[in-house]
Amino acid sequence: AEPIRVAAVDLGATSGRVMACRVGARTLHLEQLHRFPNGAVPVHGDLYWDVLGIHREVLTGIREVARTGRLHGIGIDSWAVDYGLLDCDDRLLANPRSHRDPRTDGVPAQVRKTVTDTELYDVTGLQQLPFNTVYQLVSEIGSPALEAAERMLLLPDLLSFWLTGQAGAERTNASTTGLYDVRTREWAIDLAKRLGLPWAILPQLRDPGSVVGPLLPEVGEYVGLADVPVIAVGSHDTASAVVGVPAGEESFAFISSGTWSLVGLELETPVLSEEARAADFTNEGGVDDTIRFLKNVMGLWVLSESVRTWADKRLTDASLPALLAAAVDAPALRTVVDINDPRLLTPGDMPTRIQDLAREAGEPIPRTPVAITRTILDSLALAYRRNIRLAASLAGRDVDVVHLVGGGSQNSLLCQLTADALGVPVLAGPAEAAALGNGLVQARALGADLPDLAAMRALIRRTHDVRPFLPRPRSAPNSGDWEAAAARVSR
Ligand code: ADP
Ligand code: LRH
Repeated sequence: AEPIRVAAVDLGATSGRVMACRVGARTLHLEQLHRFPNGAVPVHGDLYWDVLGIHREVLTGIREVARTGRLHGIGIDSWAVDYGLLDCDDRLLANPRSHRDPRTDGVPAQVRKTVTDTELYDVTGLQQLPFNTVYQLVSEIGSPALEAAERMLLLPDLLSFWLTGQAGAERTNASTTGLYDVRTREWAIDLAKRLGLPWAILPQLRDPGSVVGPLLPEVGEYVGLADVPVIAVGSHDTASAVVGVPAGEESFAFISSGTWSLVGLELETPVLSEEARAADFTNEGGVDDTIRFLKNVMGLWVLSESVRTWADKRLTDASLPALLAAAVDAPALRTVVDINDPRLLTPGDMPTRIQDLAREAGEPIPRTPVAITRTILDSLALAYRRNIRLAASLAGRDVDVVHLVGGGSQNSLLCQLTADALGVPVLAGPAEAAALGNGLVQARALGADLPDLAAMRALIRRTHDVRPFLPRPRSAPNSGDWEAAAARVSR
């Protein structure tokens, strides 16, 4: 049979890409045809996404995929939680804000007065992140935009709406809002009502793999295509990335390592215990009704924001490749900090914040970009260790191997430190797991013989290399005593 060729649009917080994904019975090929930088835009202390610019880049990418071969489907995934509000004429009421916008400061405490954390967790199963959609919406109560809103669309649904005119809420991403019942898999309308939110703006839910609709004629004309369906994929990028984890039979944990690091396990049912809530673990909905039981770890954002700061200060040799090469030889575990400290969430001078955290914790203060880079990577690996072990114990699972996917899988030092910290093998790659997961779910919807996640993952294993990293003994050069280091950070 002719291979299926789809456009996988994968939008990360630091870059967006449009890939042609070709899926045959024994073949799987990804070709990057368009990539563009992404980032939130600060205006008067607010942080916006340039969503129209993103829409234009998506169109450019789809046009490129269409120009270079046959195209059977289009699917969009992006980072979670952020949304746009539409008025009664389906026009965007305001530019979507970034989840790093400070407008949700103090909102979780305000919500707690109406709905306790335990009640919230029991329904939604979500980690308490200040930027969960529910808190963003509550911060907008009384604003002209929310007053006028007829519909709320999460970003991938908004972009799909602009392509097709069909509105809806794909389930994996809806599960990150804090307004979705993880057990019934429906909107938590009661919760929205109790919080005074206009619950009617929540659109109809749809499953990954369902057809959103054909391209609108004017869009089809622009990209040079007719009759191509947009397909709902796991529109939460992490849902698609976990589909793209090349796991086999083994008991695995995953780390989806990009701007954020999502660290956890794939389960059949949510873990909603008091212990899981207290440990601040999240239960997100995955493709094929799986649950991602995980923790958001601040991730490579801290490093990319540091690199940006050094570039602004015009420090020579502070490019990412140069820093990573030098950090390999830097002393291990000299300084470790809590990489999940909330002060690292917002954009700004990360190196200074890392130094402040070190000072507060009584750790040696890293003085150079290389020392700070090593501190960030050691601290990330420690957070990976802590949270994988926690996830395993909360879910009553063993972990034999850790699959590390996303851009971070290209960071060999981070992969090695993760294996050292955890004492289990790390299998690194693919870097573009989210685009693969996106493309495979589309291919199945279009008739490919991929009955389940196991079949999709088997195809990835057959066609993509993973790089193994084995744990090194504590005495190895530049490894260290992770047990002792773990005791030095509180979380
Ligand atoms: P997102 O999808 O959230 O935008 P990615 O999965 O693209 O993120 O990962 C981006 C991160 O991956 C970068 O911040 C960088 O730290 C890391 N990365 C990407 N390419 C490389 C590389 N060649 N070597 C080392 N690290 C890399
Ligand atoms: C990763 C991600 C993560 C969310 C965050 C907002 O890109 O989707 O899963 O928590 O962005």
